[in-house]
Amino acid sequence: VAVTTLPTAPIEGQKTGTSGLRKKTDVFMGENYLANWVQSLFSTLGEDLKGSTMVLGGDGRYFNKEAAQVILKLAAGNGVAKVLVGQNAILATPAASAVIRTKKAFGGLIMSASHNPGGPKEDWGIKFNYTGGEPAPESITDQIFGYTQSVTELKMAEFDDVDLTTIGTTELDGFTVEVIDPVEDYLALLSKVFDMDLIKGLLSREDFKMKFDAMHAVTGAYAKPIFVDALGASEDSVVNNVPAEDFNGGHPDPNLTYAKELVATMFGEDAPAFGAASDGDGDRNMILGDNFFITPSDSVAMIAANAEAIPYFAEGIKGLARSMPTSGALDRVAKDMGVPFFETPTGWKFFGNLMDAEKCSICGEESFGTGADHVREKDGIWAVLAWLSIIAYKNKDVPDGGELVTVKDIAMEHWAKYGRNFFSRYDYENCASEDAAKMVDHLKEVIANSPPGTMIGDYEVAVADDFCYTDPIDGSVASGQGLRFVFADGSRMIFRLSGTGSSGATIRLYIEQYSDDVSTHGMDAQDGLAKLIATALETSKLQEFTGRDGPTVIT
Ligand code: VG1
Ligand code: CO
Repeated sequence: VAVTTLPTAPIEGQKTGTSGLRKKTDVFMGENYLANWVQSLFSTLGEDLKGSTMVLGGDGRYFNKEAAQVILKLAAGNGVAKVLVGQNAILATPAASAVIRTKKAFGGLIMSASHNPGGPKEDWGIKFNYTGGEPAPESITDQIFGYTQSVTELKMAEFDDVDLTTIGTTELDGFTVEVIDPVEDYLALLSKVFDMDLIKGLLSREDFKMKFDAMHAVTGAYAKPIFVDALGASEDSVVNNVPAEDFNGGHPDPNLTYAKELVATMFGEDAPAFGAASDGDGDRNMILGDNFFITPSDSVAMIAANAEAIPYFAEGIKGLARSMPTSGALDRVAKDMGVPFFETPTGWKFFGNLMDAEKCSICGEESFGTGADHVREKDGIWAVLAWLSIIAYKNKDVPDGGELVTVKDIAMEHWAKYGRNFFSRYDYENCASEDAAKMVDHLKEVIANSPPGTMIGDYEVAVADDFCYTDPIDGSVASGQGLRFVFADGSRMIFRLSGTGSSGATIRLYIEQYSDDVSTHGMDAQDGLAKLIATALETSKLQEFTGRDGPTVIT
């Protein structure tokens, strides 16, 4: 293909956050904004890129189709030999990871701002996943940022837009675009991980109904093929399952605030036995039972504790990992199993090294991210199938119409054995950046004056610090990963600024408290945590600094 070198100039602020580069859509649509970043990525990859196969897909949001064409031209211009593109530029994040691994591609680009709303006035985003299907490590994202500050040329191939609506191959002179089924490789992989017949058996029971809410986002493309066609769930088991460019005006974030419709169904009368939702790009999940919510920190612990229901783990669990703000429920399971355990910073990119080194089988984040080492991304549908497997396994011997072991029963049983880590996260979205910075400075001062033994309210400090992680595999260091107060009784309060927003600052406050007293286990988390939350607000002066009376989202 003919390649033209187009002049460009660096654009400020193209630094990736927790998960790729996210900005307002109109920023990305500005002249060369997207092209500069993609060129910088390709420059970072350098000679390794020449003759390679890359994967391209996204969550179906507004601007993805146009962006895909720009990326294809830059890929060809920079020497990529072949790009595998999901049909209509669709690939859920875990599916992209699966395709990179299955097809042994060099890497992949995912066009998504995940759970952030989409549309011309909302957010757009892009991220790069490497050869193992894992989000690019900071060593790569730092280099990309470096190139964005000096980029002067775009290497663009010249060809007409490629048809991405039909599965098949387009051969251009020395460059191939193959449009693939976005579900196939992913479903094939999941079918090897799970006992699909076990799940089918559950879904065919008269006394078991489920609701999966795709929130008008990318899992809409996967829900019917997987739950209905492959597993035999009834058609009405999947809702909002047509991906829309603007997610139907919603916020495709599966939590108690934004997944309103599903929450109303699951907390209503005659609720189904199981409910779940996924986010914009299909890597998050929310798990609900009949009038019952499973907090994500518990979900990962419960999946790990019940891994015998999943054939993929038949050979045992290599290790378990969670992000720092995620509750310690998983730690207790790891201890009980006697397997290695790791605490990483927020963001999935830190789990990849552990998995490649065979030190981690299952991991999770409090932010509705759960996954395993079958791919290198968190995986919403995997989590749903994991829960369906566990429910099916627990009910193997219960006759249809008998006393079904419920999601709530599974949780209560888990807490009775391990104790309960009460957990809640408060988000203060879109605060003024200066206000958030002042609060952080104040907290750093409090930390400096809080050696072990200091009393903060009724709590005795065990450790107060700014979390810093040294990767046990490659020794790389990530500092400034969250201000944490760990108390002598094991309870914690943690403060972080979000790294996925597109404007302003979002403050996240994470609160955790452990109880092995069974009589408290039925309590609402907000009641169980009220005192510690009050202490956190007082210590941080959050309300004073931000002028906010309350959080915008509580999970
Ligand atoms: C948030 C979550 C983090 C998650 C990240 C990407 O990051 O807290 O746990 O890995 O989003 O998820 P932050 O920096 O805003 O707290 V997704 O589904 O948006 O790719
Ligand atoms: Co996501």
